[in-house]
Amino acid sequence: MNEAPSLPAAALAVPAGALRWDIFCRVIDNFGDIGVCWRLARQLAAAGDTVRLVVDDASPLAWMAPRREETAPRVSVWPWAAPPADCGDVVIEAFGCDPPQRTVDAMLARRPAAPVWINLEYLSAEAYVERSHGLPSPRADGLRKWFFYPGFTPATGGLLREPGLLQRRAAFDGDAWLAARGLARNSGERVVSLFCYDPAPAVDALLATLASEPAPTRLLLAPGPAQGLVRADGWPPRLRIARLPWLAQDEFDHLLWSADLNAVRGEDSLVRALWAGAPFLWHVYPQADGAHAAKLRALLAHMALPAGAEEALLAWNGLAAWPGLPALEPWQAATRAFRDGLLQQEDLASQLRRFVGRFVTARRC
Ligand code: TRH
Repeated sequence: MNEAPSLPAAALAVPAGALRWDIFCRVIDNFGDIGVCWRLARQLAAAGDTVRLVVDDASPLAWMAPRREETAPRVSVWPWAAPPADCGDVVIEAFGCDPPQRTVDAMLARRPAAPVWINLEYLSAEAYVERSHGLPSPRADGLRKWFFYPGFTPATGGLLREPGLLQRRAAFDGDAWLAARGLARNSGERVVSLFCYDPAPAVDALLATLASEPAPTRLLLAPGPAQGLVRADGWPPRLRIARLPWLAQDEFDHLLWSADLNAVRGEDSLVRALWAGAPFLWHVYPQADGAHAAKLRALLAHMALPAGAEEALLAWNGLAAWPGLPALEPWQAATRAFRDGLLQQEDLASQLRRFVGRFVTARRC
């Protein structure tokens, strides 16, 4: 497992620590929007840059990023209704959220050296991502936005991955982490984490499998739908269930690193499950037009999973019948092979910095 290093500082048009970023985020529902924005903000700031995160609902940060003033002092959080009057070197609009007019006016006032305006898009493995990544979108007012698409191939903007993440993951003692939280693994027990939407098409089938197989299971339920969908009692002793509180983002990673199988959802936890390297079920954010099916199939096409695992992922999203729980070992091997390929890709924050570096050198205000 060789991790591609971030670009060496000498190769960067703009060295880490030199940029001021404004990130705009509107929480549509759930936590993926703020989760991605917080991770990006934190990583840019950890490299020495200054980040202002403007968000319409900062309340999830209370559990996602406790003590954020200490752990990420270069990130300041601003209310959407009162964004900064000026703007930095880069304006990131997360997921097409349309920055407030005050910010657009501040960008206009900076012409011809307006900030680099980036629309950070949703993650997908579909082919349109490669076609659309890096394209400009000129606006009637003379400003220009750039589309930046995260993705799974070198022709995309890559995935969020902090420096040294895989080394920290490799050195991590999952059993000690579980024990410290009162969730100690019994001998021979497999640990399964569950974070999903409601409805979760195959959750009853998974539970029935876990309850009937001879192998004992410790099932850890994230807050939200998972805890509503799984009844608290009436399970055989070989299926022990615990309900978790909301964990800080780093602790959520630790949960995924500690489990033998992770059920994740949406966007950010999918990426974290990939870095964790354990087999995972992915609940794609469901959309009325069925777009989630194409999104799932596109990822599966990149992954080369063993047949049972591919079926399980389809069933998890209501697109096939539940095949039973596939063997974890080959599933894990395929997941890790995919992960190791992704590690050769430059991470999203480094790619963003390089992208922005093409424009900002002469544009400091
Ligand atoms: O919450 P989500 O379902 O977010 C979704 C998706 O991003 C989807 O693509 C988007 O369109 C929709 O929101 C609006 O799943 P996601 O993306 O995994 O985000 C959850 C975040 O919450 C992630 O950053 C991990 C974090 N988290 C914790 O920090 N602690 C926890 O205990 C849990 C369960 C999650």
